[in-house]
Amino acid sequence: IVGGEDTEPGEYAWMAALIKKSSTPPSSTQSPFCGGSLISPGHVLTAATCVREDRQDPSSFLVRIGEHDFANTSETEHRDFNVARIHIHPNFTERSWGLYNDLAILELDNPSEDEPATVCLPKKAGEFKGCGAVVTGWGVTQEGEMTQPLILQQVRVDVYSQEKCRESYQGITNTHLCAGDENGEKDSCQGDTGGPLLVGLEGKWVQVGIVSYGIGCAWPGYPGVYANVSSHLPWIAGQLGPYTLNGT
Ligand code: 4AZ
Repeated sequence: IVGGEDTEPGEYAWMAALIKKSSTPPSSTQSPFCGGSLISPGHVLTAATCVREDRQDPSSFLVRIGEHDFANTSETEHRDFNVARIHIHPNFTERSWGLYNDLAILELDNPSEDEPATVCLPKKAGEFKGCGAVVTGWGVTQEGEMTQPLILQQVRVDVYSQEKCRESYQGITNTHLCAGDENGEKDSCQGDTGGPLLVGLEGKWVQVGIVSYGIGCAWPGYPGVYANVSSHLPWIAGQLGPYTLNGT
């Protein structure tokens, strides 16, 4: 996240961190390679690019829910889950100019029986143009930086119209959503991919986008491109099995 600030503990309790399982000692802090969001007690929404088969198998990483500060090892708030199955959107495609249907759902192994905080998704396809939005993640705070922040970051961005989005990027469809900052100071960045873009609706946070791609981070005229959640609701709902979506 570029141009953002620290979140408060528990402010975005549905936030997921995807962490590689590795041989590094447990004492060393592991930065997440991607973000995600808990949409049911047993399902995490993320980007397909985070978990595409050629890069990830379900046993190679874990999903941490409710983390705030990776430096705080005594923290008891977070929970780690293994992934039972990865469901990549069947129409996920990568082109030289961008990504299409860049979303995936992770089915958690042994989901908790209690009621964890899940994020709301839009009830139906909606127009969020002009809405103030927030994007959260542990991605780098400056483009090209090597180390990621330890505390979950948030930043305010504006949702752009599709017309304005097309002025910056080729091949934008209604399954994309652009959000950024006119001054080129605020954006999502490397490591934030898969995390949620949230809009406040009727006093609740509703996830309208998934961090997907963009040219640089916080470049003036190049907003972040997000997978548009509201255009994928039927597919998402179809992956949840016995669970139902937490609607608005
Ligand atoms: C990246 O490099 C990346 N501002 C992620 C998100 C965005 C740009 C780049 C969107 O992974």
